[in-house]
Amino acid sequence: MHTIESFETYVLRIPFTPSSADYDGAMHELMVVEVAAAGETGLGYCFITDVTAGASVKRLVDDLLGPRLIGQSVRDVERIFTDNTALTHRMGEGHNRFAIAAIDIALWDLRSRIDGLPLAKALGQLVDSVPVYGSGKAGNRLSTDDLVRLSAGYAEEGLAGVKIRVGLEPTEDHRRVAAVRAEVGDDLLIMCDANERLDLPGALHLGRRLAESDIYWFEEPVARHDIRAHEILGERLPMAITGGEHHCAAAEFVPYTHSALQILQPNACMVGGITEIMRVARLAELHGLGFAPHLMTELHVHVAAATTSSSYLEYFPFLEPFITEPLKLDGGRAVVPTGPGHGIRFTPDAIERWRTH
Ligand code: SMN
Ligand code: MG
Repeated sequence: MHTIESFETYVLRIPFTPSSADYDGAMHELMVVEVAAAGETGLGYCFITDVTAGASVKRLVDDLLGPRLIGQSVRDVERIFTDNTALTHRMGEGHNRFAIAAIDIALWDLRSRIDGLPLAKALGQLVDSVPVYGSGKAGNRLSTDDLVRLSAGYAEEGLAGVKIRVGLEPTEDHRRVAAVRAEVGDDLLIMCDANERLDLPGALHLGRRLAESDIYWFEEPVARHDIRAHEILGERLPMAITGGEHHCAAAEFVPYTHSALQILQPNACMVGGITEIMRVARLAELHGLGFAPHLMTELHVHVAAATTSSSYLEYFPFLEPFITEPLKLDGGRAVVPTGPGHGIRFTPDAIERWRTH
């Protein structure tokens, strides 16, 4: 039995791709956990958007959850996840889920490395590559010309689609999207993401206009808790209604599986790691829904390869400048890595330059 010997944590505060940022100086934090056993290290991280909460999540791991790992078996990944959620359940989700996620991802990485398996194989890999859509180069603040040019770039690279942010200028958005459609032709899928910015009448109005550009999905059109509004949108609009990037547990997806969402978009960091995101994948499978995990392409490629519900993986490689091995694309598809674990390692330069805690 391999037992966990030690753990280490650090926070990287990284700048964010300018073309997708909604404001100047956008940054994100990664709270990284490294767990050691049997001469191997498993790496996990959680991704914290826009706010400097990495240090408080780190503290939760350093003081509470990390020390409890020592001496446990690397085989007990699911048991540790269950213990951690039980231990923290009176604190709500939020910070806890980020800490639990980083640990869970590190343990899945560690266990699959010890077994000499890629993470996808450890999860029950079904395919060697998954189709992707381009995201991160279609922000609200881009000029229409730049938006059209960058979207056409995705089409030239052979990606299945492009996701365009909408909702900041709802009276203009349909014109920007129509300009992209006119340039890229009929084959490229266009997804639109409103980041919960609209109310129901606004979403219906914009959705009808976007439908003229043959939109594949309308993501987070309204506040995520408003299940009924999602259902009404699904009944009245032709495109798929998608969401879930802010859901904090698999159970939160359950009420949305009946008719509110047609494609589930969990983020492993938000829901609690690989153990929990696989539950969302199974939920999608059982309800005949699509599964398109949010961001974290390098990690989610393993998950997407291990579920029949996978639709399109979000290709938003913002980690690329900070990691040793970028994800490879081939013919517009993400190639599932074949090395042990998930394969994500931060470069020594990135750690030195961007570490804050
Ligand atoms: C998104 C959210 C947070 C950071 C980057 C992008 C967006 C998406 O909602 O779905 O890509
Ligand atoms: Mg989104």
